[in-house]
Amino acid sequence: MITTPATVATQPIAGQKPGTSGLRKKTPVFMGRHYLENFTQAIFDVVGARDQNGVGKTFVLGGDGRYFNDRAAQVILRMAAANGAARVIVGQGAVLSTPAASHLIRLNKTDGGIIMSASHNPGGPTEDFGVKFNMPNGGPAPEGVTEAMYQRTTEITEYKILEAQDVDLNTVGRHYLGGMIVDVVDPVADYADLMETLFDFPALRALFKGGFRMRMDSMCAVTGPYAVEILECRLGATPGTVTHATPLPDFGGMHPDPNPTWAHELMAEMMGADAPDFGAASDGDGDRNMVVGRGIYVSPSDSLAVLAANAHLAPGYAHGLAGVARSMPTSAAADRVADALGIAKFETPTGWKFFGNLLDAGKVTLCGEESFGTGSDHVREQDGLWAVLLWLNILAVRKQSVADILRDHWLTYGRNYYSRHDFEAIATDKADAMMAALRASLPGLPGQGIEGMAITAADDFAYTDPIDGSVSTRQGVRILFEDGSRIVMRLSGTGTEGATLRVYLERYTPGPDGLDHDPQAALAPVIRAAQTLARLAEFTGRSTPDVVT
Ligand code: VG1
Ligand code: CO
Repeated sequence: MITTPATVATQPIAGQKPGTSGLRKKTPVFMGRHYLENFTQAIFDVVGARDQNGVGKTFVLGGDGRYFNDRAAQVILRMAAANGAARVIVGQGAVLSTPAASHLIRLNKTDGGIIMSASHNPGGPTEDFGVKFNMPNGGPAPEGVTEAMYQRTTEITEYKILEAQDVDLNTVGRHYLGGMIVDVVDPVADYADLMETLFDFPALRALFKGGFRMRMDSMCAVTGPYAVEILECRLGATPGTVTHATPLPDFGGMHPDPNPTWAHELMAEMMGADAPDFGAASDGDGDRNMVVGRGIYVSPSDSLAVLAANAHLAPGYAHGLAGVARSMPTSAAADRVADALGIAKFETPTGWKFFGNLLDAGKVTLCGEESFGTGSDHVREQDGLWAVLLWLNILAVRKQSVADILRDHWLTYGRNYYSRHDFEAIATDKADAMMAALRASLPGLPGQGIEGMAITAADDFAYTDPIDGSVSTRQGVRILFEDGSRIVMRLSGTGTEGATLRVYLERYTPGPDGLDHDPQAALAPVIRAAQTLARLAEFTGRSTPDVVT
């Protein structure tokens, strides 16, 4: 094998700024001259491929298998070798789900990892690609680190790359690239073993043996092999339980975002006659999940609350929870559980990188977001299959349907009616102008009334990390009402086309009456208030959301 280290002259490329979860761009942009190389070099320049004694570091590398994943992996490996890394652990076929990558980083006590994914964004030659760096704790790089990477991309003049042939990433075992070790590993085994330590697999096997039926829609994305191994092979679910189980470079044209709009096949089955007992879907990189009962959809904010209230029923959490954290736009349903359990609760900005410090410090055990993301301290990422297995463990112990468990929950804690409305591909200047006007109006809002509700507070969410004191500002506009209702508005940090406006709507009903309304009907006045206060139609010409979750 020819292995000559080369230094290639380059120049900065504008816009290589990581968003909510890594750098995401259209695939042709990522495949453009020097684009991937510049960003990868910026990663190594910031985190270092060698330690301060000059000893090469060890990294994990994998992706969700989307188009360009395999080519990008070869480039990143050549650059890791040229920059002096000692060893890279790669999932077979350059594939790793995001939670499995997080686990491998921790299990092997490595110096971090690179994950190639644009997560829930569609994949393919004209769709999206992404790259993000995770720290030695297994969690996404915090803002300070991603900002340093971005700064580096603005001043880069050269990158290092080995001139070498491709490494055989399809064969498990040890390979070499220049002086660097490339260990190709089974992407599923270690992750599946970790799940066995957390959940009562014998009880789950008994559940399936007793005729419990499930549908898992992997949406032609990365969780297929993981779900087949765990659900069908280890737990004995009927073969075929997992659908769309083969990961495809373009996700078979599916949009691997596990919500009622994009996982419509699963929704139709779960709402139909002869629906299975339990349904679930996961996203492109396997870190998010939607769970559905027979005839009932579980909103992600409710899912987090139910998991928090029942986690002790699974062996891995039998000792109880240290605390629960949720992102700010997520409903307060989990807070009510934390209060009832007498445990700590935290409210962070959107994005999993904000949970890492709380998890590392042992302040929280469970975390979640309204965007179908839930996870625990077993890794440092949200984890789709983990959430599915925790639900299954709870169902196995409580021997009730999903619908009964949800109704019980609302009777105990009241119901936080909740919905998110997404307005996609708005012209960026229009979205920015709308948000600027909304921000400017905030000081005058408290004391005003709208739709029969009194506004008590309005601000732009800022967060001070309780562990390291770092401050993150402008994390979303909040408008709070006297009756506990709430509107949150922010622009997405993962989109690649124009701006996506996210409007988060919440209204609390204590019960026991009024717990069974349709969320859109229960939230109607809050929805109207949000559109009026933001002057949505005036600025964007829109009033009907593209996606409702
Ligand atoms: C979205 C979600 C956010 C999630 C992020 C990454 O971000 O709202 O809760 O953490 O995606 O998830 P944004 O900035 O577009 O609202 V994933 O599964 O794409 O890694
Ligand atoms: Co994801």
